[in-house]
Amino acid sequence: MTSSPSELKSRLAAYATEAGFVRMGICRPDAIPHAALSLATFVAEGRHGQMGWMADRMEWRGNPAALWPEARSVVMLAEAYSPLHDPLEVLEQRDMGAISVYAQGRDYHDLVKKRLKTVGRWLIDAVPGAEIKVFVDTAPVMEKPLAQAAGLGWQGKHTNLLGRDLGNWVFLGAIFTTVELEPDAPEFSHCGTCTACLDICPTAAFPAPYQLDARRCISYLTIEHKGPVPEDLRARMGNRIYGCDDCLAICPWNKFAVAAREMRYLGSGEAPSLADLAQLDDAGFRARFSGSPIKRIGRDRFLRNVLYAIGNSGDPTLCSAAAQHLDDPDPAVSDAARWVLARLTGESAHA
Ligand code: B12
Ligand code: SF4
Ligand code: SF4
Repeated sequence: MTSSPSELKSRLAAYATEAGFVRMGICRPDAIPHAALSLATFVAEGRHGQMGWMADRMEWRGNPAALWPEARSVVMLAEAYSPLHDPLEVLEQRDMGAISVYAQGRDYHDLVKKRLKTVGRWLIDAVPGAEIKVFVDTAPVMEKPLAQAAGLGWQGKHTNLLGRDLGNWVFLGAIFTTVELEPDAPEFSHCGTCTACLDICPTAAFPAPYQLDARRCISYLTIEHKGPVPEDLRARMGNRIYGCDDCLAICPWNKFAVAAREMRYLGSGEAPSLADLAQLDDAGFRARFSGSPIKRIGRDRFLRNVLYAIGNSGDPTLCSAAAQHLDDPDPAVSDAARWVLARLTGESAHA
């Protein structure tokens, strides 16, 4: 069926809503000329830490037009995963593990990608000869600046994308296409004088507003960082065992957050006990986190995080849960077990 460019865009938006997305916006592939420099500075200063893949294919990551020269439009989509409870509450329950909201249920990579493909297929059917490529998270594509250029919202001082009618509990996905679609106007920052996200960060991970040093971010430390975490930072991780939500949870724009439509993101809402998690062997870990993004960090890194949380619990009755890992073959795990015993008993423990 042929339709005018604006008709095509509104039919695409209607279909994206039907598929489960809460917002859609469009920009040109060359809409983020500033991003290449920000990325280069981020990497040059080493703020990516051990995420060496961020320094690879920077010419694509910083310039979507180079990634796929035939692309004429980028369709940016947001899917809501807003929590039902305040994610900051669990931080007070120090014998429980705090898992970030995005990782409490099913892995968003699978679900968002599936929806992106559904919307992409609709476009191919609507425009004969159209080609598409879909991206979520893992490709060399800077999704936040693209979403801002497409008018979905702006990158707040916490560096995540938020919107005045959206809040910040959204995943982003991109459809690159050879179809010329009408671009939207870019959004600009509405953070104003607010500094709530910068002030709440437990590890002072923001060297400046709108900039993050991933090496200090608990999300990076618990998910991406291999080996032992520097001791001054472990002590600040509290009971966060996978990801961190503090800067997101405090943002006042979340009073306009859109409810999640995909219930599989929400999980049970119950925080797991640290003592139970410390018992998980490899098979137990895999079984428990099957289908969850947590599975990809593997049992050893997860257990390292659980042990740091036990060390921060202030509860000496948890010492035995740590002591059983003093001889763990993974050096980061055995190091964490020693750290726990030293911290909870006030003595240094030797493996
Ligand atoms: C690498 C990465 C991480 C890293 C680094 C995060 C970061 N802020 O860069 C780590 C592991 C820490 C991380 C953590 C999280 N992540 Co992450 N992550 C990514 C990934 C793969 C790439 C991001 C990237 O390119 N970073 C590089 C830097 C240079 O980019 P940037 O922050 O956009 O930089 C901009 C600003 O800093 C600014 N800037 C830089 N320098 C300067 C200087 C001045 C003067 C100014 C004004 C501006 C400025 O301009 C840059 C370009 O616009 C994206 C997916 C993707 N492919 O885009 C997901 C993504 C950003 N992550 C996501 C999520 C959900 C999270 C967490 C909330 C998960 C959690 N709960 O633990 C946390 C949030 C932590 C935080 N405060 O950012 C979502 C965010 C959705 C949203 N609403 O924005 C994304 C988009 C994945 C997705 N598909 O949904 N993540
Ligand atoms: S996710 Fe947590 S540690 Fe990372 S910047 Fe936000 S508040 Fe700080
Ligand atoms: S907490 Fe305040 S400064 Fe941070 S992103 Fe939200 S509005 Fe912006």
